[in-house]
Amino acid sequence: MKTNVIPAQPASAFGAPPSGDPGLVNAELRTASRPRYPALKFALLSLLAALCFAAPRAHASGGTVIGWGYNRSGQVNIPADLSDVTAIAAGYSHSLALKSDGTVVGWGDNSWGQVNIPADLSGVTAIAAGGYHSLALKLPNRAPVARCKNVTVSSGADCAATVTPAQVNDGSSDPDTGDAINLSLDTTGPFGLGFHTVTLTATDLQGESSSCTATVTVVDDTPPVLGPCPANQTVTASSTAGAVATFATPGATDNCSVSVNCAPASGSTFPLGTTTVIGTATDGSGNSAQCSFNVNVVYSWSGVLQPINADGSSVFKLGTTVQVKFQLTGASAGIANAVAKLSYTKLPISIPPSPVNEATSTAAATSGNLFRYDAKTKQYVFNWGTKGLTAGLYQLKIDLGDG
Ligand SMILES: [Ca+2]
Ligand SMILES: [Ca+2]
Repeated sequence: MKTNVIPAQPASAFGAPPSGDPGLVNAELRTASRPRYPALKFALLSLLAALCFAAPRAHASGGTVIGWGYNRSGQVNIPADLSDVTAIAAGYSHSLALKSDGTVVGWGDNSWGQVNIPADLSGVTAIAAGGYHSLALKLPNRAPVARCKNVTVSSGADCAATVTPAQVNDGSSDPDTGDAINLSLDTTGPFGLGFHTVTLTATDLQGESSSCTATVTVVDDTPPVLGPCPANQTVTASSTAGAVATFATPGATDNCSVSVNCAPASGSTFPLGTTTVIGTATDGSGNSAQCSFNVNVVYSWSGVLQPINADGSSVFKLGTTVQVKFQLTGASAGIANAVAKLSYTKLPISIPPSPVNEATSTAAATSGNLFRYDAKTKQYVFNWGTKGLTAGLYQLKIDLGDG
């Protein structure tokens, strides 16, 4: 007879029948005066516990626990907040649950400390409950697996960038059930433009760690802010080639570095007519911004001179030669080789408009409808022959080629 396998316990400690039957104590002691069925009953319970509840958990995610039946020690009083359970085990009068995070919860009879879960118990993969004791299986801790990926980040206002462990992490993990990892970087920056190597370290709850390296590429993809460009300007031609125009370079800012140029450049000779100047700000990474403005080069002139009234009130006899004259003035005054063409149209303008006709000179035009320059008077002159025209109102147009 074994009398020391299971020490005698107060009956209330492990779930005697409600009638107050000492139950298990006497059963193990095999006291002859007690019925034998309790011993058989608990022997079966122990077998069931070994067969059914000591197995490692089979589910990847946990559930809840439901209990019923004999409850003298609260062994079926499932804790209200118990969830995420992946395995359970039942002793005589206590219960255990294994959670997916690798921790263990116990309740019910605690007369032998069987539900005093060690405070630092974690990383448990399986549990078992005996009559008055509990077991937990902890496999040897394995180091995390660190996985890195290279990243490209945009530089900020200070032409630098920082990175977080999450940006570099490419699915680092820990192979142990219930274990968790903490990710850290040897440096998070700030990094200037270019390539930088960082080391990502994954550390598990047991302090085991592994590392990997990644390349952080910092780029500047923010274009400069340019402008405003100078206002449009009009300059007077000083030769048939046009005029020199100068203007201020538009200002620009950038998060890194910037240079600005204008094309054509200030100080260039601009041709007659309108030229659009493109201002371009370019940063060190090739991002750019543009603005534009116009430089208009025109001749300074007198307007139409007598005998034609500039207000359009002149009347000439049909068939005569009408002298059309003008003079270049101001900065254009010295220009003797301007190309000026005369054309006319009869008014009022009908729909479709009357055709615009090249004027015909009766004498001394350089060629076709071009004015000639009279060096003596410093005037441009065109002898407009009106023979062949019909009476009416005519509009003359002098084209100096400057828009
Ligand atoms: Ca681990
Ligand atoms: Ca930039």
